[in-house]
Amino acid sequence: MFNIILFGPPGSGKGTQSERLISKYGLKHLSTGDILRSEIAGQTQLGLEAKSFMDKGQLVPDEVVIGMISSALENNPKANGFLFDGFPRTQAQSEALDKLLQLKRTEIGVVLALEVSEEELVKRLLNRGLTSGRSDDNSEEIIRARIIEYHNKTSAVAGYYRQFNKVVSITGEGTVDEIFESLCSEIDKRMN
Ligand code: B4P
Repeated sequence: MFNIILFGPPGSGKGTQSERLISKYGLKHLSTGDILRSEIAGQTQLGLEAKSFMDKGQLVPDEVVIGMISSALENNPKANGFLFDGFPRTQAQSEALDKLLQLKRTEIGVVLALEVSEEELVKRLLNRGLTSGRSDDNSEEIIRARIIEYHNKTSAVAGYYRQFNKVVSITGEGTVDEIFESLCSEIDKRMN
């Protein structure tokens, strides 16, 4: 079982690259952003609560997302490995994930950290907002709030995994194909 965290600020290409990686490596894709948006679409209690945070560019409380990932792991006992996209986003989420994986007698193989400049992130997300219908993509103010939230709470996740030598930085600017090749080359070094 090989488990990957795809890490990076909002708009760094996590969702874009995840789709290609799961198809190449046969991993189960776990995107907390996608799960939360599907809860919002279904107008569940969890979705209503999450929306109030997401619409302001804030992180959803740890206990909510940790619970979601715990259920997703339980519901996929036969997976060859997981690709975590947008999770963990705080140190508490990182510690909780390590414990959940220990229970399954597995661990994170590598944390691939996409690096993209702030101006490029804002440009990409505003551009996505033209067609995505996502309320968190259609105002520069909310996008900048998401980036501040990333610096305040999420960048610590890389520090947490660095102590175990699991983080590899990848340039997240260039074509989608070029970035995909860099990601695959790092995965192949560790999987084989
Ligand atoms: P997410 O759904 O994780 O979304 P994201 O960070 O906005 O996007 P991502 O990084 O996947 O987008 P991509 O670059 O692929 O989070 C949304 C919200 O959910 C958070 O703000 C938070 O409120 C909540 N949430 C989620 N997980 C949480 C957690 N664990 N804890 C607490 N709260 C949580 O795409 C961006 C754009 O760039 C696209 O238009 C794409 O086409 C484009 N793009 C991609 N690669 C490109 C390239 N190489 N060149 C040019 N454009 C590119």
